[in-house]
Amino acid sequence: MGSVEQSTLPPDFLWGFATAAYQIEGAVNEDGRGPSIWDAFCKIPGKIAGGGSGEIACDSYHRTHEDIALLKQCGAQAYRFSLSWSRIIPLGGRNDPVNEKGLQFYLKFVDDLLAAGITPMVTLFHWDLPEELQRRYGGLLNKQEFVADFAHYARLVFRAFGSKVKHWVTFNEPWCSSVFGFNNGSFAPGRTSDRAKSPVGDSSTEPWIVGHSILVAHGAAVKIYREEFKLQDGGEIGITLNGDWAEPWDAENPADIEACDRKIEFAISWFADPIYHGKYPASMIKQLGDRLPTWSTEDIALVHGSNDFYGMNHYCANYIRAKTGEPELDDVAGNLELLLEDKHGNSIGPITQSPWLRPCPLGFRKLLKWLSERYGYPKIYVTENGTSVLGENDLPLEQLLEDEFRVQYFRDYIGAMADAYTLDGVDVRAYMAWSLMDNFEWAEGYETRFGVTYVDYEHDQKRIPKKSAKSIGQMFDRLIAKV
Ligand code: PNW
Repeated sequence: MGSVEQSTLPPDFLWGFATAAYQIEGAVNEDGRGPSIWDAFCKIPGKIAGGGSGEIACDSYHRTHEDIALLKQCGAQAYRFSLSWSRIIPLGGRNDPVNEKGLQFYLKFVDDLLAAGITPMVTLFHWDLPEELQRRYGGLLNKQEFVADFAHYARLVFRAFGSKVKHWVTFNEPWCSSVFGFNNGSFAPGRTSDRAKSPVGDSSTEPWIVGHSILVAHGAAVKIYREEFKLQDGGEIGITLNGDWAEPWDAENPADIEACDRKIEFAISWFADPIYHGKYPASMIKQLGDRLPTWSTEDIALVHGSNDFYGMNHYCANYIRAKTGEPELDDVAGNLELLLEDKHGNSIGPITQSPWLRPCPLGFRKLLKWLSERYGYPKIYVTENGTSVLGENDLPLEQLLEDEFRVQYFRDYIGAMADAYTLDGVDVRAYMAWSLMDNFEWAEGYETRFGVTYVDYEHDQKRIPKKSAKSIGQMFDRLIAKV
C-alpha cells in the first residue's frame, strides 16, 4: 500500500465540516418550533449522560454568524448541516401548518453561507423526528404514514431552497435510527424488548420495519427531487450510511473472516444493497427470515437506483469474532461479536473517549475499496469522519486546545482516503469532518467532545478553535491537485 506523500485528491474535491440540528441549535421552544422525539427522550431520567439535552446546546440558532466565521477561519469550502423538521412543520404531518419563521431561519442561513462562499450540504433528517408523528402513528414504524409525511416535508424544502442547495442528504445513518432507537433503546424513541429500559418495543422486529420505512421514504424523496426539481435546480441527492471496517479476531479462522463481510452487510448493505442492487443481502434474509420485510414492486422501484452519490459516515474499525450457536432473536449484528482487541490482545487502535471508537485509518481505505467494488465505484461523499479524545473534557483549557491526537487522526484518515483515490481508483469527491464544534453527543451528552472548535458551555457557548481546526485545511491544501 502506498504512502500518503505520493497520493493526491482531484482539483474539484469539496471539503468542510459537519453538524446536526439537534446537536447544535438549542432554542427548542423558539419561533414556533415543535418538539422532536429527542426533546422527549432527553426528559426521561437516566437516558443522557449528565442529564443533558439539546435545549441550549451550542446556541447556534442565535449564532449562525459565529459559525460561519469559524468555517471561514478554517478555510472550509463546504458545510454539512441538518434541518430540524419540527422547526419547519412543528407537528410534522402533511396536513399540519408550516412554520414560516422556521423556514426563513434556514433560508437566511443558506444565503449567508453562500455569501461567505461556503457550499451548503443539507441533511433532511438527522434523527429528530417531530414528536407528534411518534405519538400520532408510531413514527418510523408506520411506513405508509411516515413516507407520505416525509415526502411532503421534502417537497416543501426542495421548493423553498430551489437552486441554492446542490447537495441533499435524505437520511443520516438509518442504522442508528433503527438499532439505537428500536433495538437497544439507547437513542430516541428508546424502544426495546428490554423492559428495564422501556415498557414498549420489540427488538426482534421493529429495527427491520424501521429500516424499511426509511429506505422507502428516501426513495420517495429522491423521486420527487428528480422529477420536480433536479432539472431546474441542478442538484444531487443521496443517503448517508454509517459503517466501520471489520478485521477478523482470529486471522486464521475462516469463520471470523467470513463474519467480517457479514458484519458490514448487516451495517451497510442492509441499506446499500436495496439502493444499488434492488434487494436485501442474502446473509440478512438467511438469518432474519420473515422478520425482514419483503419488497413490494412499487417500493423497490422507488429505492433501487436512488443514490446520486453514496454518503459515507466512517469513524473506526472492530475485530470480528463469529458466534457459533443459533443467532439470538434480538441480534442485529449478524451473529458475531464486535471486539476492540484481536486473539493476541492487540488493540485495533488507540482508546478515545467514545467506547465504540478506536481509530484505524487503514480500515477507511479498505472500506472505501470494499464499497466501491460492491457498488460499482459510485461517487462517494464522506459526510462524517472524526474522533473524540480520551479525557478531553477534563483537561485544562490550554491543553485541550492542543488536540494533537485529533490532528493525527485527521492526518491519517484523510491520507488513507487520498490513497484510496489515488491507488485504488475509489471515486471519493468530498469530505466533511465531524464536527465543526463540540456539541450535544446524543446519549453521551456533553462529556464527549468531537469538535475542532471548543465550546464553553459554562460561558455563553463561547467558541475557541482547537489546533485541529486549522490543520485540516493545511492537509487538503497539500493533497488537492492544483489545476
Ligand atoms: C454519528 N456508534 O453517530 C452521528 O451522525 C453524529 O450525529 C454523531 O455525533 C457522530 O457520529 C459521533 O458519534 C454515531 O455507537 C453514534 O457506533 C454512535 C455510533 C455510530 C455513529
